[in-house]
Amino acid sequence: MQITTKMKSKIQNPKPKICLAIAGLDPSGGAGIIADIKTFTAFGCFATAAITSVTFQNTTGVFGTAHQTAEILRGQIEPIIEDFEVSATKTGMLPTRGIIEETARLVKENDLRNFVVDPVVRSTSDFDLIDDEALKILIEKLFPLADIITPNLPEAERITRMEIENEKDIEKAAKIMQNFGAKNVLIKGGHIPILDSNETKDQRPKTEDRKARDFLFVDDEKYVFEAEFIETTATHGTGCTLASAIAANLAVGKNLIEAVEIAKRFVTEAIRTAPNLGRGHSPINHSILDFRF
Ligand code: PXL
Repeated sequence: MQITTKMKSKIQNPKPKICLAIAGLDPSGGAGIIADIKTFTAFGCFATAAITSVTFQNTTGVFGTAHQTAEILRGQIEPIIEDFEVSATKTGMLPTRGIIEETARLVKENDLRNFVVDPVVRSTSDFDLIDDEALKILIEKLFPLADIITPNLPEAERITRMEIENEKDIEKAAKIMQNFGAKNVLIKGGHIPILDSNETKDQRPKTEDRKARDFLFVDDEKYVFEAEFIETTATHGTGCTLASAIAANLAVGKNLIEAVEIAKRFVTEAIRTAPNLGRGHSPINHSILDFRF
């Protein structure tokens, strides 16, 4: 059979941009570095990855972890950055103080740019992926280095130690995180419906009126990204996917606002077309072809 130009891959690129994920391994493929790799690939980037923790899990829950050491992390990353020009780096699960401090050193020593920090705290199935001491170090050491941090609402609440109910609270939480040193903060509102003003929980909109709204703070500017809220349990790995989609888009030269906008559309589509695998929270669909350029 003759191969025509039309049949060639749309993303064929002699020198793709290289992205690096520093994150945990979810061997069941929905979250962590496997989600990152699939997302980098979906945007035409070349994926590299260093494992911070081997987790034992499936769509129903996390059953254990084997955290890696700082030395193992450095051992994985140094050969990659000695050989490749890394255009964007994304962190996910960074479970210990040692791993976080080593990540900060590697980012500084190698001047890693387009650095996206997803402050992973808990799995979709409610398993703690970081302890309080490590979270404190993550805030202190990594927030000031990040081009953007991407907490969801429960993460933002744990980081700021405040309850978030409405848009005013979101603004307050973002300011606190900016005061911790994060330049740009994306708070993802998918988990709970966020109210418009000062309203309280009992005034929350009914499910059918809900929107999945994300709030990006760049200095004093606020940008709101709105998408339809899809009522589904297929949400495993959405946070990892959003952060790596932002990193991939920064790697290919999009600005921060464009990168967030494209990443949000990608995740919404990935949830909408999720394959419904497993007995718990299904992974989402990373094989979407329309977002590459
Ligand atoms: O979505 C948070 C997350 C990040 N990294 C790993 C995970 C999870 C959730 O399960 O397993 C490795």
